[in-house]
Amino acid sequence: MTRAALGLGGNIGDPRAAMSEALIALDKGPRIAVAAVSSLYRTPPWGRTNQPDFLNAVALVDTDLGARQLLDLCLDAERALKRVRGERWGPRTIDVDILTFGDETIAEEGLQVPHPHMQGRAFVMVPLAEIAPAMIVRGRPAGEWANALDGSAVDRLEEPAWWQGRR
Ligand code: A4P
Ligand code: MG
Repeated sequence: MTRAALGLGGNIGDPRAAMSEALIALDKGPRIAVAAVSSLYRTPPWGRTNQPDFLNAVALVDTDLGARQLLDLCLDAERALKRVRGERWGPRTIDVDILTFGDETIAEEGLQVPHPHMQGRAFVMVPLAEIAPAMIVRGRPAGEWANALDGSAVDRLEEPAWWQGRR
């Protein structure tokens, strides 16, 4: 069994609903179970800033899938949720990234783990630190990375509805 951390983010349509839908899709997958889910966070857009605020969250999953198979499952969940009428070529409703996969380092075509630059992003590290502060990311606990970042614009909201009902 491998414990992996997944990052979820979305900023169009109904990202709240998309978060729960993505978690449901992942949890339904073969040989995978969601073990923990952070609160939702409202976060200012990083990178291209002229777009709406994002909702972000991090989930921990336990799986005996390989990292590639887990990536396929993440991409399947994304694809299912991208079917929003009128937005066929528009921005994504949800992004599901593999942040960490056990303590593995993977540098392949189409799969970089730990996710590049994750340790510099408050919208990733603050939710990760909420549920896994001791997880080592590039040699340092997630909680320490999070504390070193400016998290002032990262607003903690409620837990995703699906997870509230599960624990
Ligand atoms: N890929 C490689 N490594 C991975 C991995 N560890 N996990 C490949 C998932 N995918 C990985 O992904 C394109 C391809 O990356 C995948 O098919 C896979 O083979 P993508 O998510 O469609 O690409 P992208 O999101 O356009 O690019 P990138 O560089 O991943 O963008 P980011 O870094 O994810 O940025 N601001 C806030 N506040 N919150 C956000 O969530 N997200 C972005 C997207 C920008 N600003 C944001 C947020
Ligand atoms: Mg991405």
